[in-house]
Amino acid sequence: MSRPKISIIGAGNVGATTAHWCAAAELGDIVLLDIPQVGDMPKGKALDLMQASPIMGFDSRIIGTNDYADTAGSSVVVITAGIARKPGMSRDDLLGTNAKIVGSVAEQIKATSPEAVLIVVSNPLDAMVQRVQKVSGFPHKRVIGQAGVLDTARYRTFLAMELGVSVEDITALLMGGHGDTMVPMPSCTSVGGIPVTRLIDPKRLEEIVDRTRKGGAEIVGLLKTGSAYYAPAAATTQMVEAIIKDKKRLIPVAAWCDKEYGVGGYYVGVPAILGAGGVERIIELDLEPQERADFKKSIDAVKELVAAMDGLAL
Ligand code: NAI
Ligand code: 2OP
Repeated sequence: MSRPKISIIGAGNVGATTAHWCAAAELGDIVLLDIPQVGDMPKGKALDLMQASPIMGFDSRIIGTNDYADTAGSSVVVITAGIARKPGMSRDDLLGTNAKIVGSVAEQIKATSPEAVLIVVSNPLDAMVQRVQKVSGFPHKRVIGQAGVLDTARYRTFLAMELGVSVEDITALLMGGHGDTMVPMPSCTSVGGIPVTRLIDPKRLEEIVDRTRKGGAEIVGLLKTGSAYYAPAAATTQMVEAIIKDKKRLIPVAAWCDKEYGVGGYYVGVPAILGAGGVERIIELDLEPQERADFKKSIDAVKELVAAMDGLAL
């Protein structure tokens, strides 16, 4: 029995780090594809990673390439190709450039890995995942966006720092788009089973939520030359693992919602069961009034973004 093939398109910071963690967790064999401006960067990174395997003790074959033929028959394809934010840029500033890039990636993957589950990471996320589904024509449940696992991880980190407890004891949920309108769900956030609202006062909790919303920009401001990649890659690896191992993880992902939450046919962050088939079920919660209002605002922002993309000549 051969190992599953995981292809990662875009061998930059997020792509290469995802390859690192997928290989270290022995999730499968990895193909790292990039179309670099100069040199054979994906081949170099793949070889370097392979040479870490005897030390770290993992058996994964990792190849670097610029040829989609090498990705053929992938079980999972992660799309990180595109440009990343620089200081002063919002995720939405990447719209036109990245829509063209992910569209061309989707065309190629459609031809080479028609049965794959696609995980889109490129920004602006909620529009890019929509574009990849449209161009690939894959069933909606096999095209998913990564944002919620990362945003929730940031929230969990800040809560753990505030309370001085283990990150492992914090369970939380954020919904909506991957942007400033993301929606925290205090009713679904607990610390060792204790509702967070019993441990942190509302004003402080709102400050933590605000830092979470701006979590990506905070890292961009510190790095100056690009955006976050360790936590985004870890979040993506968790999704790859859920699919490859058919784990039925209940995690927040950007999933296609039509009747669900009354969204009306857009990708938006919701809690979902992730397994071998991709998004196997969306969990519909009875939202509290404030959560419902915030979620609607977030969906409206996603709709605006998609409308802006639809207005471009792609
Ligand atoms: P990066 O600049 O380090 O890497 C991007 C790579 O894409 C480059 O190596 C580039 O050569 C490659 N690329 C460009 N056009 C390509 C094409 N047509 N085919 C194949 N490869 C191509 O950027 P980084 O930091 O890895 O971020 C990648 C994307 O992920 C950005 O759009 C960023 O905003 C997004 N992102 C999304 C997150 C999320 O939570 N959804 C979190 C972090 C980043
Ligand atoms: C982040 O949230 C840039 O979307 C990326 O770090």
